[in-house]
Amino acid sequence: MLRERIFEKARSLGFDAMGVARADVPLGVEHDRYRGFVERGLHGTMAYLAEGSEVRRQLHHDTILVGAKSVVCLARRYQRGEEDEGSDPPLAKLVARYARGHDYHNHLRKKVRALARFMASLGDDVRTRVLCDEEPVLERAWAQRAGLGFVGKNGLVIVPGQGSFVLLGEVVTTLALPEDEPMTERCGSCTRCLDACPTSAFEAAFVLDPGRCVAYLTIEDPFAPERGGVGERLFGCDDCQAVCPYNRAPVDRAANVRPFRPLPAFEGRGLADLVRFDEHAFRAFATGSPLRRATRAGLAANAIDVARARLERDGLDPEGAEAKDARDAIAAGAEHDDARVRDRARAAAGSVRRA
Ligand code: B12
Ligand code: SF4
Ligand code: SF4
Repeated sequence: MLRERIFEKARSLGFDAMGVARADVPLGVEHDRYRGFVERGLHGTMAYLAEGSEVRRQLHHDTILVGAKSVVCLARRYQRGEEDEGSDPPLAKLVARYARGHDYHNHLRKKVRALARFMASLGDDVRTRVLCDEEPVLERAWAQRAGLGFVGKNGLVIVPGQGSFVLLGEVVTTLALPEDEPMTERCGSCTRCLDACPTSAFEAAFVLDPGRCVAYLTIEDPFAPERGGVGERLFGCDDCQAVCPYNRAPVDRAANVRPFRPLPAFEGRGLADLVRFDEHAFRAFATGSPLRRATRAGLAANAIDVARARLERDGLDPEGAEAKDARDAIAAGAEHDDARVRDRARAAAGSVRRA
């Protein structure tokens, strides 16, 4: 059967789970929730999220794919074994797991594209459209509808047997494939993720206020004024996933997570190095890495925040290498060519002196 051949190909390309939904049936309640999100201004500075609100309701139109019949939803797991992650360089451990290695927008998209090419070869005039993160599509809603997983109280798609440390991609196609049953939510009475969030970013179960999420504060808007709770997190955050019982599934495809191993650029580097980067050094460090998105000044500001939180941490050895690196980062920040970074360093130095 067509579906099985596609599944087999997806697996050979490294995808860990797949599901199919009808692409010619618009979203219902999921789109209402999205509209409510935008109407309440929760998209903040992510203006692109508010644009083309109607476009996000469906897939079978000219922004995505005219004549679309099915959407194949794919998940790629990036969680590595505990021991493997435990041996990451200290600087990489301050970065969310998905972002320690190569930028998935490049390598995952290539795999989704390869699957789309395969699907196009399965019949005459089969058309496809590749989606991966950047298009105006509610990827989690389609994944849930395709039975790939369910949306947990932390807002993330959880694939039973794989967990939520997965990235999503889709192939929309004019092929009519048999669809899967949507998966119903399986959190039960658990609230671990809501309790673990360091910035209290959940308004309620399933409902995130992005402006309070560390991922937003360190990636999208490193100069946002309200930063309480970010702590020692340099880029992104894993806390609402790390505590989730669905992420205890054993990792069985070690070779598959290779692109998510930390880039060599993390090795031997500290916070102060990030603050001292000029444009050339920043490009060398961040090219091909998701960290590029934070910008040079943004990453420097984040590093200063981490330095400040570290120096305020109970039990830190003031004479140790960690403390020295943090003090050097703040001192380097005072000399930065971006005034916003200098301000951040001044505030950090004042706060650490008072502590
Ligand atoms: C913008 C964005 C962000 C923003 C805003 C997040 C947000 N909640 O909107 C910020 C920067 C904060 C962010 C953070 C992260 N992101 Co992000 N992000 C996106 C992006 C580009 C768009 C999301 C969007 O449209 N938001 C608008 C809201 C309204 O839509 P939604 O989040 O899908 O909304 C659902 C829930 O709100 C839910 N819901 C709301 N109320 C209720 C009530 C009930 C009862 C139920 C059941 C559901 C429910 O239903 C909505 C529709 O499904 C997507 C890619 C994409 N194109 O979809 C990636 C994406 C969601 N992000 C992803 C990742 C990995 C992350 C981080 C884990 C990164 C990190 N480690 O730091 C964090 C996780 C934070 C969290 N707990 O959600 C992955 C998620 C994979 C997964 N397993 O689900 C995606 C899918 C990218 C990808 N292609 O893999 N992200
Ligand atoms: S990623 Fe971190 S800050 Fe964002 S909702 Fe999850 S626990 Fe909270
Ligand atoms: S931690 Fe508990 S409530 Fe949160 S997503 Fe996982 S199972 Fe659901």
